[in-house]
Amino acid sequence: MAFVLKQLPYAFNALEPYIDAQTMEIHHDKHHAAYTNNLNAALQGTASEGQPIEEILANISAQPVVIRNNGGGFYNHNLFWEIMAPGGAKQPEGDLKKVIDASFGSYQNFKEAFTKAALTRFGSGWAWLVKQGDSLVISSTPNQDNPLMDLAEVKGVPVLGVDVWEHAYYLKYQNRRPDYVEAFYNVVNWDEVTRRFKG
Ligand code: MN3
Repeated sequence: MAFVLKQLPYAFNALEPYIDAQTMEIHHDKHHAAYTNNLNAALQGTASEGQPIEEILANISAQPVVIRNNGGGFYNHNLFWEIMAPGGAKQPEGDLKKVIDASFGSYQNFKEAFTKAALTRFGSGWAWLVKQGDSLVISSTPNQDNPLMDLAEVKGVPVLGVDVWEHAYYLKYQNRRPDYVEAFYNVVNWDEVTRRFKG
């Protein structure tokens, strides 16, 4: 059973002005579609065909790099589209706020550390908010790696991630990754982050 590229849960222009419609369309319809198709092609006829993506990622060190790159790309973008939404809460609330305060001291401290992880990732990759037991930590990974992978430096369940590949921001922000990351906070879907933390 092949992996399927899900539709975006909102319109391409829904995250304007923070993330522009053209970037969203190319990012989903071209980049995410390519990761999905390449993953399916690489898995075809192997023992891992039909395995849940989380299982494949948990044993990624045993896989060829084509599955590491495209399996990560498939999973990471599924998460990325869902942890964004137009018009949501601007900050974590309720139980998630308590965990963020306990883990980082405050939302502001969290934001500074997450931004730093996003801006200091050299080249292409992701910054993550990662569930470890009842607590949260911040990490970043290169390329399409993620914290579910057995070879990740910081392992856990990703509950929030920001894509810092240039394809995620270059049309609107060019070289200004800091402006893109700052804008990203306006479209975080904290309800979905909470759901993933509790899941
Ligand atoms: Mn991307």
